[in-house]
Parts: sequence; structure tokens; C-alpha cells
Amino acid sequence: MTSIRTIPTEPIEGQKPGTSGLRKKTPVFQTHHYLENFIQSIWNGIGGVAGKTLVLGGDGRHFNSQAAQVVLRMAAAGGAKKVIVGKRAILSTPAASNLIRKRGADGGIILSASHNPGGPEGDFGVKYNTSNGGPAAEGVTARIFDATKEIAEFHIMESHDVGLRMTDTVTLGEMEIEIVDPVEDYAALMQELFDFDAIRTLFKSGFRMRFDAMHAVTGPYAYTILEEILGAPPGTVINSIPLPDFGGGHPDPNPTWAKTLWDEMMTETGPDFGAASDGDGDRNMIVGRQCYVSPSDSLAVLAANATLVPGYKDGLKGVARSMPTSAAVDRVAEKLGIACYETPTGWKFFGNLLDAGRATLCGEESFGTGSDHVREKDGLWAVLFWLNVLAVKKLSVAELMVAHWAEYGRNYYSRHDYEAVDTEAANGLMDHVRSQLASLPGQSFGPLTVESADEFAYDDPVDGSRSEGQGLRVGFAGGARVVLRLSGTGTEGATLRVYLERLAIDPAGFGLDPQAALADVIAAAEAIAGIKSRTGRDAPDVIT
Ligand code: VG1
Ligand code: CO
Repeated sequence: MTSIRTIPTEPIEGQKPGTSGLRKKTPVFQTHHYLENFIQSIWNGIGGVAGKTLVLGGDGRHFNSQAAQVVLRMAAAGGAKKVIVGKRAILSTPAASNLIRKRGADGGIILSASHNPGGPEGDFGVKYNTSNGGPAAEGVTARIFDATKEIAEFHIMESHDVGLRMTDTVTLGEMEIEIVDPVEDYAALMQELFDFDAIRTLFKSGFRMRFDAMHAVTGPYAYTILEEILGAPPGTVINSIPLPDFGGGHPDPNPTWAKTLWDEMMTETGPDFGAASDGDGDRNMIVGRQCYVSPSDSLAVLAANATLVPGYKDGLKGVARSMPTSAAVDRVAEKLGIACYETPTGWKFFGNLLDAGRATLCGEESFGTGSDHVREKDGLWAVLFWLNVLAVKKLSVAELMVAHWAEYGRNYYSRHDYEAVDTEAANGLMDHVRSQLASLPGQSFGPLTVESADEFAYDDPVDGSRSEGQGLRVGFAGGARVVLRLSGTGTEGATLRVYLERLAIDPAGFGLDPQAALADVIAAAEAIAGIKSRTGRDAPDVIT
């Protein structure tokens, strides 16, 4: 027997969705009615779920299974018609986006805190995606946030846990639950986009690859696609078993957190190609033998070579990058004669451009790359795109990069993160820079002269909505730039992100280490923002 219960509750402070859904420490999500309150607020914010079809899945982190049961019970209580859920409540973020689109669902819930560590003391998160498969736009998250402030009760079905271990179709009350294989539809989509025969031939020729799944959700996806379907040698995919605490690691694919992979790739005898993905499978790091590819450069390379790949053979409608991402892709777009959009940080801002057919490829400096095949960034997609390009070009990653820079110039780029900074100190630093914006143009810092300085605001060209306060940017003559913003995904204090960029046109200067190449830009950022004294830190916590 199942019955619906209505339980009185009160608003909980701070349930404000950030860059990518609501992220909090796992124990916070586990406090009494915390998750229930937020799920009910989502239902209330989107006008209820009665008669709707939803997709549900998560990255498998601690509390994933319990949270999925709560969502199922609350969807049933809200009168949802159907929920399509990944087996064991697992779905990578891009796979969830694909399922929403493919099945024409009204939306979906993704249980993940992405690249943030998991486990009982780690982070948990809930994200709502709309019917286009993408993260809810700011208007929707604002309504959800409003609902969290007004909530007075929530509705939940009383029932036993729904068995999610096998693919099957079951019911919960009146609601149908279809349990699907998390990998199948996604793998089929990848086969439509990429030349699997060419990649198979590449592996047969002795090409060696290492994919670090970081004990996160991409393990089963990468194993099935790379080793089973494409014939990559056994052992190509490492750390492929998803674990609730990601093996105690930090499932963030960058040189700091994917260090084992990094060290192997930096040796002379390392594999030809290395890649890693994050907790929920939407990020990617690309690294060749002794050759790191910055995410901004990766986007530019994919754009420049897109027509080599079956899914993009007819060319790109346009490209889009988040504001702090380097201008490397702008230079490619210019040459291709296509539009290049600059959006605020966060994948939700790409949705309208993709839906309207204005952009085909999108990317962020934070290891996110994707296209109009789904409405999320997609880690494994980027890896397959690279493999397809390498299989056609028959070049090493290093050779490809050198050829790319020779043609377009090199945008040296780095991001310096200062984590868990005192919130007041971080806000003070931002205010300090904000107060200088008007007077900066014309001032010189070492060899760099400020050309422009502003606080980024975005007017969406499709729906006309405006998003303000999206980062402080200082542009210097000759294409150098400093951007400062505070993270919207952290769960402890504030995280200050300092984005640094400089353009080099002369190939003689291409071989520098980015930190050395950016020394003047780093010094200018310090002079303008007083980072060391204001954060009390001598150096960034993470450099990417
Ligand atoms: C970070 C990145 C941003 C990305 C977001 C979600 O946001 O900078 O580019 O879209 O994470 O990525 P913030 O506000 O902390 O800078 V994921 O893979 O965590 O969904
Ligand atoms: Co992610």
C-alpha cells in the first residue's frame, strides 16, 4: 500500500542555487527535511510535476541512492506520470541531458556536486534541468529560490524503496518508473557523432591512451566505449569503478588532482594520449605525451578541426565561450567567419544559443567542452572528438598544438584559485577592484597598459534577459587580460578565481611555461587586487 503524506515544514535559509544547482556539504543535505524542502521547492518553482515525465540520476556519490528514493517518492506524490531513472540511480550529467532530450521528458534531476569531493564529509548537490536537457536558466532557478523561502509543507509517498538494481519498468503509486541502462543511449549517440572505425584503426596501430575516470561516474561509460567498443587495450581506463567517496580523491580533472595521470603523461615514454573526467562526467582534461592542452586551447582546436568529424562535417553555426575562457577560440571563429559569443560562467548560459541554432560548440576554461548534441558539457565526448581528430590528422598532440599556434597565435592562459578564503576578505577584495575600474584605463603595470576595465554583464541575445555582476575584467593593450570572480560552486568560505591571459603571435615565444609567460600579467593582478595581503595567502591553492 502506498499513501501520500503532507508534512508541514519551514523555510531553510541558504537554499540558493549557484553556478550549477544547489551544493552543500553532504551532512547538510542529510539534515532533517533539507533535501525534501529543496525538491518540493523545485516542484513548486516549476509549476508542479503533475502529469510530467522526469529523468533522474546521479554520479553515485555518498547519499546518491537515498536521495534518489526521496526524489522518486516526491515525484509520485506530486502526480508525475513517469520517471526514467538510471540503473542504481546512476547517470552522468551528459547522459542525463541526452535522455531528457531523446525521450522528450519535461525535465530532470541530477544528483551531483560534480568535481567537488564526495563521501560522508564531502559535498552533495542537486541540479534541475529543463526540457531542452540543459541546466535551468536563471529565471527558473530564481523561482525555485523564491519557493524555498515560502515553503510550508511538502508531499511524499510512503513506500518501500524502489529496487533500482536491474533495468525494468515498475510503478510507485500511479507513477511509472523505467529503470534504464545508464550507458546504452549515450554510447549510441557517440557512435552517431564520431568515426568509430577511424578510432578503432588508430588503436589497432598501437596508439596508447590512458583515461583516468577518477573513481567517478565516467568509469562505466569510458570502459564500454573505449575498451569494449573501440578496442583500446585493456587497462586503458584506470580508476574505472565508481566509488561513493571517489576513493578519497578529488574528482576534478586537472594537473593538480589528476596527478597520477599527469606524471605518467609527462614522461618521455608515456602514452600518446591522456584524458580524465570529473565526478559527474561533464568535464575533461586533455593531455598529450609531455604536452598539456589547456581547456581554452582544446576548444579552439576542436573548432578548427570540427569538419574532420562526421557529426560536424557541415561546419559550425557559431561558437561560444564563457567570459573568463581565453580568446583562443575567437581567433578560430574569426578565420572561419562564424559568430563567437561570450557568456557568463556556467553552462546554463549556452542553452539559448544552442537551442536557437546560433552556436554548435561551447566551452569553458574550467575543463568544460560540449556541443549541441546535448545541453551540458560532455567529458567523454571531448575525448572522442580529440581521438577522431588525431586519427584523421595522424599527428601527435604536441605536433597538433604547435601547428595550431603557428596558425592562430598562442593565448597563454592560467587560472589561480584561492580556496576557502574568508568571505568578508574575498568580498572586500572584489569591492577594492570594483572601486578602481573607472580609473584603471591608461594606467601601466610594468610593461602592461590598461585599455579597458569593467564588470561583466550579459544580455542574452535570444531572450533578452540580463545577468549582472559576472566578473571583473581588466584588459591590457596587446590582448593580455586579468579577470577576477568569486566561485558559485564552493561550499566553504569563498573561492577567489583569478584568470590570466596573454596573446603571443611570434612562434619564437611559443615554448614558454605559461606561468613564466604570464609573469607580468600575474604581477599586474597582484598590484591591482592586493591578493596576497587581502587573502593572507602567499600562493594560489590550485593552478590550472
Ligand atoms: C565552476 C566553473 C564553471 C563551471 C561550474 C560547474 O563554477 O568555474 O566554469 O560551469 O564550476 O561545473 P564556479 O562558479 O565555481 O567558478 V561542474 O563540472 O562543477 O557542473
Ligand atoms: Co561536473
